[in-house]
Amino acid sequence: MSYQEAKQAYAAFGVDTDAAIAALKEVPISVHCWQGDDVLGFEGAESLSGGIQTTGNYPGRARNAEELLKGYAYALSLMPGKKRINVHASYAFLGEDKGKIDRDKYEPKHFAPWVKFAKDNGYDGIDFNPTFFAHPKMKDGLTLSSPDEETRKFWVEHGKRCMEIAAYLGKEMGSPCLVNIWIPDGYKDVPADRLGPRQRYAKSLDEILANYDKEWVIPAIESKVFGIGVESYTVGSSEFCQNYAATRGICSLLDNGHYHPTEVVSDKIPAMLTFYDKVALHVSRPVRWDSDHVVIFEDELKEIMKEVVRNDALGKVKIALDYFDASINRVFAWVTGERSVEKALLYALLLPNASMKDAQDKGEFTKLMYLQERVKMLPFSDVWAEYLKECGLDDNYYETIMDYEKEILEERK
Ligand code: RNT
Ligand code: ZN
Repeated sequence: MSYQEAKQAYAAFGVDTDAAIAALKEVPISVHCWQGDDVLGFEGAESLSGGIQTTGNYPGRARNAEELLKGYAYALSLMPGKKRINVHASYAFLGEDKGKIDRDKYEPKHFAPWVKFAKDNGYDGIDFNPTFFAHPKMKDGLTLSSPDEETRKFWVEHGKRCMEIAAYLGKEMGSPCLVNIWIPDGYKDVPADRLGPRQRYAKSLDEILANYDKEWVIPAIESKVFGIGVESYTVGSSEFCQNYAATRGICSLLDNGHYHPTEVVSDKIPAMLTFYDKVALHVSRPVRWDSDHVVIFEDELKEIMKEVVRNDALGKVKIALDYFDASINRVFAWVTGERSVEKALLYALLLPNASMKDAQDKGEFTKLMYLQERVKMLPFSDVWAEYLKECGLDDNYYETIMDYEKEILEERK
């Protein structure tokens, strides 16, 4: 079917495909840098810790900053839409400071190459994350909730430094920087004190957030249900993080891998929008646990994006990606996840949302089911092809990436 025919098919349901494409072009997606090197960063780490894990050893992992930036820029060039980049503190360009300073001394200058990279490539902004994992200063697996004051202070200092770096990144890019705080703190086995660690975490967060640039920094906090090796107790649980964010007026970040398997983030979004002016997402794909599989175009992803679109929340929900797969080509993983989110957004933008809401409000549930089922078979793929075309791309990205892979593998032998 041609795009013109698809346009007619949607128009019969009152849906304007041109408007949907135009709206999608304006939605920024924050693309994580950590898919390219299995979350190892530039500090020399050889393994991950903190309850997160990558699996697989597909060849071609970026082994240094140069390789990471190359793969990242290439992957981003194959993604349609507006892109922000999302950087962890462990991806600092330390230069001569390497081995001399620790995470409590990082400065904006160590991230200047990221600003150059973003500006040179025309990305929409930079988001940032303090790195509270994969580091020798974690004591008994704890950071901001540690009962050891020296340890806790070290990590508070890291958090403060990151708020300054974020202000720099936001200001430089002329677009506020979302800083996401996630800590892996918790216990493998039944703890004797569940309150103390949470009180210390809250105190540490208060210290980090005591003074930050309100114009250029949007702080967020991410909860989790459990991690590998941290199965019995998580300090930053959902209730803890929601209440912390609500009482301190910061943003709450929902990662869809961080809930019990039958809980869904799609339903949480409108619940959050009832009370918050913004919500942040880590779009991931949990398979039985927080496995961070590559995001694909599946039902829950569609439901999530429906909630973003329907509630007029495209400007309120900050969409970021969070997955890391080391078992397939990493550039392909990057691109496929981003394209899946774009597809789900387009799919949601192409629904007759007003008519369906009207049917629900009038109690016309027969009509509602008819519409919900009917629109599933509309020629979505033709509108998607048109969107890609307008972005200067197409769907045949496998061959392109395989050519790149051959070149890269040669280089990394
Ligand atoms: C871990 C969290 C966190 C990390 C990144 C690397 O479970 O999802 O967001 O994945 O910060
Ligand atoms: Zn996450």
